[in-house]
Amino acid sequence: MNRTGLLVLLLLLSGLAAAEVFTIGTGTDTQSYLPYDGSQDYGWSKIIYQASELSGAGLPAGPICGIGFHVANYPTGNFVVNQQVFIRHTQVGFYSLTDNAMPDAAEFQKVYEASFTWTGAFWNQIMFDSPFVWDGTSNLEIMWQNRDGMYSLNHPVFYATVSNENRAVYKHGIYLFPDDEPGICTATRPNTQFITLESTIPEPAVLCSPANDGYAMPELLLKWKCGNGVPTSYDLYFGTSNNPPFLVNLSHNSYPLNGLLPGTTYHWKVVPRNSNGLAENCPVWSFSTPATNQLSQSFEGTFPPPAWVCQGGANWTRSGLRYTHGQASAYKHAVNFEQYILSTPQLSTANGIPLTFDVFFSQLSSQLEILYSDDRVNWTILQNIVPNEENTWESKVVDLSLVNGPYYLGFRTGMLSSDIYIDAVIGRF
Ligand SMILES: [Ca+2]
Repeated sequence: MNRTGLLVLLLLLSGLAAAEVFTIGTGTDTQSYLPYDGSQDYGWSKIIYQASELSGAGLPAGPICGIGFHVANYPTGNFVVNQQVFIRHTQVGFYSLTDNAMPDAAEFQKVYEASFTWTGAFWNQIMFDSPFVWDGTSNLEIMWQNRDGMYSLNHPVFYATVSNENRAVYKHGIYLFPDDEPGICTATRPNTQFITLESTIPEPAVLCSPANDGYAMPELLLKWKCGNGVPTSYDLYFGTSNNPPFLVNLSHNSYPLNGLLPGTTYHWKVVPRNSNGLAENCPVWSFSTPATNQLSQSFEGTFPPPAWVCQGGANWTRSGLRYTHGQASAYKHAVNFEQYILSTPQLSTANGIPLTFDVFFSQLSSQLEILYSDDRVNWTILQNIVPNEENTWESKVVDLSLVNGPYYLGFRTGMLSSDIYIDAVIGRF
């Protein structure tokens, strides 16, 4: 056994290897070039974390088994191949303007080489193939190499903190990996988690989408985020039984589904796992697909869709910028002096089916009113929808049991300035 392996074993045996995450940086600036730039085909970056910062965050000497970066947006071009991460000890505390070359990877320990799926908006954790053992006194340098070879317009954006000296260098490449090209020094550094070895099982995952007990399109992304603890992978259970069977083990926290049956209820469960075992008491979630004659609108074709109506001046439009299903959504910039209504076709009397839809607000202080009316003239507010987070898609479920039809449902922008997108609207017959 080598020294690293022995130290890991000793720490495990001594019970000192508590499961913990240590965070460097609390800034709310955002940038898209560190640790990697998904808008470019290739790139490299190097980042220094000073020993005093690491100790200040509480990181103990010993094995580091992963790192995390805080994604600020909802990237859809999020699957990248051939990502490589390297770490070494260094005595250098910052980068001088001439220290802008890509280091020799042979001087580092390679801790990760795999594809990765970025999701948001939350911390994305990359668990190392083998731990890096920090000596507790040296600074750390992390080098990231993006050898994906593809770019995306819908790439991740990362929260970052600006310091008073250059602690990062980055360089992107088009068509070729930029081995020999000097990078750009910056005092901006992505907020970063350092994850130490886990000695306990992880806690259950947290549901992101689709909304539990709601409706979802027959092509969708199951999405969750990690609860407490440090899972290294997730067992996904999925099926029509309320005790769904095992489907697949995943190293990331989303899974695409296609071709689901109409008018069917599906159940799913995520069980985070690590070397200590499986998370316990993981809940079973469910969603239903719309029946073929049920209101089901993804805003992919002409706008407004047949039998939908826009009311107001400059009104709701179709947008290809953001979406959760297909490649478009309905969009309106809400303003503080006028309101705009997008209304559904006429819906039937109550039949126990809620309204389910995805919504994206660019501002935390904004709202979307859900209305109903039997004539599209006199509207009654059913519910005010507000974001839990800005700049991210959220699935919402609105109870319609108190509404007697036939009637129309309306989406009305609130009197607060914000970009609002809605997609995957599913309602009654
Ligand atoms: Ca859509």
